[in-house]
Amino acid sequence: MRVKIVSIFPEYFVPLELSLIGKARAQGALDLSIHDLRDWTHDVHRTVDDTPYGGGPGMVMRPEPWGEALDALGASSARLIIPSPSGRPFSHSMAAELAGEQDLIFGCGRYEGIDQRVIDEYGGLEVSLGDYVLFGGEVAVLVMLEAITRLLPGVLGNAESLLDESHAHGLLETPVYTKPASWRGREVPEILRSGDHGRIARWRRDQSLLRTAARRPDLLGALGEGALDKRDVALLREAGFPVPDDGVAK
Ligand code: JE8
Repeated sequence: MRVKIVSIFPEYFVPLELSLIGKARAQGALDLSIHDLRDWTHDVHRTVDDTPYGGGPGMVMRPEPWGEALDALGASSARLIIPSPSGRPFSHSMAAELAGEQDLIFGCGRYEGIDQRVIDEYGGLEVSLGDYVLFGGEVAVLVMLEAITRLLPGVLGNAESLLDESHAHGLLETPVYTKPASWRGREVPEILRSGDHGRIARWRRDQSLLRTAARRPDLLGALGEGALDKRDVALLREAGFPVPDDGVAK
C-alpha cells in the first residue's frame, strides 16, 4: 500500500521509522512518504492560513496550497482521508476497508481546519478518532495508520491471528496473564493452568462477554442476530446484566 501524508508538522511522523510500521515499510508492505504542505506555498512567509469567512475565532487553512499539494501527489487516483472532529467515527471495520486500498493520502489540518472546498474537490473522507478535541490531524493519522498497517498482509506474525481479535468479532478482549503463577498473593486463574482447552475457551468467552456488558454495553447491543447463544445469555443474566428474549442485548 502506498501512503502519503501532508502536514505542516512533518516532524510528528518521525516515530513511523520505528517499530512495527518501520518493519512494514522495510518489508515493502508499506510505501510511506511525508510531505510538508508549506512546500506548495509561494510567498516568503510560506502562509497556509487566513481568517474565516463569516467571522469567528481562529484561522482556516487556505485551499491553494492544499490544491497544489494534492494535485502533485496524485490525489485524483487515491483515497483522501481528512481527520476531523466532525468526521465519521474511525473503527476496526473502517481500518480493514482502508487496508484494502492501493493509495491513501492523509491530509492533516491545523487551526480551525481546512477550507471545505478542498475536501469537496477531492471527495475527501472526514474521519474522527473520537469525541474529544485534538490540536490537529497529525496524532489522529498516527493512530489510523497504525491500525491500518497491522492489517496489511505479511505485517502481523502468525502468532497474532487477526481473527482472534477484539472488535473483529465485536467483543472486548479477555484479561491476559503470564509467569509467575503467583504474584503478590494474586493467583493466575486456575483454569488457565488446567490445560483443558475447551474450558479455557469457554472461560475466555465468559470474560469477554462480562467485560463487554460492564464496560461497553453499546457493543453488546450492536452484535448481530444470534451472536449470543443460550449459555451466553444465561451467563449475562446470572451476572445481573439485562438481555432481551431474542438473545441480543438491546
Ligand atoms: C483538529 C480532531 C480527529 C478528533 C482533527 C483535525 C484540525 C474545529 N476545531 C478544530 C476547533 C478546535 C480545534 C480543532 C483542531 N483541529 C482536530 C482533530 C480529531 N480526527 N477526534 N478530535 N479532534 C483537526 C484542526
